[in-house]
Amino acid sequence: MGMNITQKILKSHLLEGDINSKEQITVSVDQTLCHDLTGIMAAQVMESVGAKGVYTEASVFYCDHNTIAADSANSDDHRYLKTSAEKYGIYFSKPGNGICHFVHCQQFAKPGKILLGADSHTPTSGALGMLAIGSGGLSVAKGMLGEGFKLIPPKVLNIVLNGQLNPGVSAKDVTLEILRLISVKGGLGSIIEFSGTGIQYLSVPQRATIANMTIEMGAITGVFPSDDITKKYLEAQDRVGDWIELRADEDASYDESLVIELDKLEPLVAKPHMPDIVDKASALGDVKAHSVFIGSCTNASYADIVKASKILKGKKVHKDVDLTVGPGSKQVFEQLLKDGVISDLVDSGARILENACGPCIGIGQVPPENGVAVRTSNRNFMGRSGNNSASVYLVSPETAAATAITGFITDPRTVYDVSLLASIEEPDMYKVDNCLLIEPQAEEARASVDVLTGPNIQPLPMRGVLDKTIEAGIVLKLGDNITTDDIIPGGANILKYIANIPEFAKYTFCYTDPTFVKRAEDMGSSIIIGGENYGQGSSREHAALLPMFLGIKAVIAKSYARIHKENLINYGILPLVFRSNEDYDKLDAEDVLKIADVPNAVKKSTIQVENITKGYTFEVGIEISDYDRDVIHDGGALNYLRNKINSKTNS
Ligand code: MIC
Ligand code: SF4
Repeated sequence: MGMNITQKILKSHLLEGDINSKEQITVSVDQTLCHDLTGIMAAQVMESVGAKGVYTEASVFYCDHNTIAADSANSDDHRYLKTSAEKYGIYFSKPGNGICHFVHCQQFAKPGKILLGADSHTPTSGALGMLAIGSGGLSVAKGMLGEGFKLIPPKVLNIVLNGQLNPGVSAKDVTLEILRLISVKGGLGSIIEFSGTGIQYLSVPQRATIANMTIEMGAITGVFPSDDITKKYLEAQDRVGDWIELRADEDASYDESLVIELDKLEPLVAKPHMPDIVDKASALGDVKAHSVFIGSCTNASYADIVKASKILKGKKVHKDVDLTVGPGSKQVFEQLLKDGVISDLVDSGARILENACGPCIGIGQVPPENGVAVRTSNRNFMGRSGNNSASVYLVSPETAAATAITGFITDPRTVYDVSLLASIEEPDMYKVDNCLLIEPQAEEARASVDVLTGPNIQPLPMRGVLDKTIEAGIVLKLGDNITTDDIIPGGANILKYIANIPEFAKYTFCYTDPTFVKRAEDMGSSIIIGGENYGQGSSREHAALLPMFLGIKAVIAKSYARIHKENLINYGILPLVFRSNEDYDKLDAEDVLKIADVPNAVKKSTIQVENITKGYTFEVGIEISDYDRDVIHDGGALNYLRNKINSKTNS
């Protein structure tokens, strides 16, 4: 039997286990990426375990999320990351070089390799035929330290893209269509592999748009074959030497498949507040937009922005709309400048932002009260724009441009002869200039580097060993699809505390329940109840770390998003699973629950929970690997790593 791409890459990187089993495997990690929100954690872990350097082919710290440095907390973080990169032999991508996933595709992504990234949109590099997986900073630090990455062998979902997109319909519409069909939970436990006659018409940046949002589908990652299109892109980046051909064997099998006819698609829109609430742009009626943003790691390629500029050319931005455009990287920005695209955009009334995440995560361009923001980014969760009353709609660059002109969400085919967009392509040769990418130094030079901190960079809080008994009240009972943005929202004012846990913790669940922090503190120890897909969204490990800091001992949910479950384990919070919906229904906030003999209980897959308040006992599952049981047993991954290092030193 032939192999699919996922099986080929996993097999060639296998360190432990069997990829055909249901048991956890360990694979080696070739590359890692972190950024200014997640890299601090990773660097603190490197420091706390006394690391001398990284064991990967390339590890990169990108400064791309919070780049405005509204106060020194932010610039201290940047300096800490830069000096840590210098200390540990890590590439440092300076602010202005671009969004991590964009620059990673340009500069590092390689077919057949494994990338572990401390960001949930790491799958973007799957556009180049690599397995690019998102995880928390702590897991990525383990990857940098040569510990590999652990995962349950995934199911492989083959999404067959047949035919060719019509002009005015874009890769973003493909990804929104998949979300419409399979939902934000459709990819749970799977890697999505793309194939079909249509992929030959999709450039690497278009493939990147689709791979990028496989995390929104709940998938581990998404991967495209490495073919002539990949080769052309790598030639244009002056690194064709990194190309290898990589395809699924003809007789490869998949766990599931889904066929999408690209020529049947129309411009689509994800409506508030989930990326899978998708409708046709033409069917929306009059949705008045206050702001439009063309950018983010999903849709800020050269061709994306040129298409938007063509639609806007000779017209003006609607008087009630604020249009901002953020190119994905310095490379894209320079090409747009060279080709006069930026001046066309400025002429139309667009404001040009720096090459960074910015509005996507509420860092700038926060919509007004009850405002409507139309964005080419990937998430429209409540509160993510920095304003809990705003509504965010996700669209393609073409739809965004049309909307900026009319002031209402608009199908681009109604305002422009979209056949004129068909010839717009990526450049044959990009300008490769790495002046904002600092290369790692030789090992001898690294020893003398001082890692510079600042008053806002506080030591990582540690937790003790696992409690013998958990007797704790329910502090919060939540529904389905709770996102990490619900747990700890974005926005410049909040994210500036990323390295200061006591301050950052004050914002935990601040939009969902402003009384949460006070109540959690008063309770001392507590438990959170969740529904399906708890912790979907970002890799933000603070969504586990802050609850740990506030005394949360366990979460009991119907199911979990993979990265968040990994993060809960890393921070020693029990990720327990309801065995029945009835058990979920019977619980109320403030019920006091008890788990006896926890160290022994976590060794088994079923745990008894006593509801002391209501006087009954129910069973929950703990579906984790033996390795994860050891980590939980030690009170989290930091304790586990320390114990491991100490026992090595003592033996
Ligand atoms: C996001 O898009 O939510 C982020 C901000 O890039 C996060 C990273 C973080 O929260 O630190 C992600 O996607 O993982
Ligand atoms: Fe940055 Fe937004 Fe992409 Fe996250 S989703 S990496 S915040 S651009």
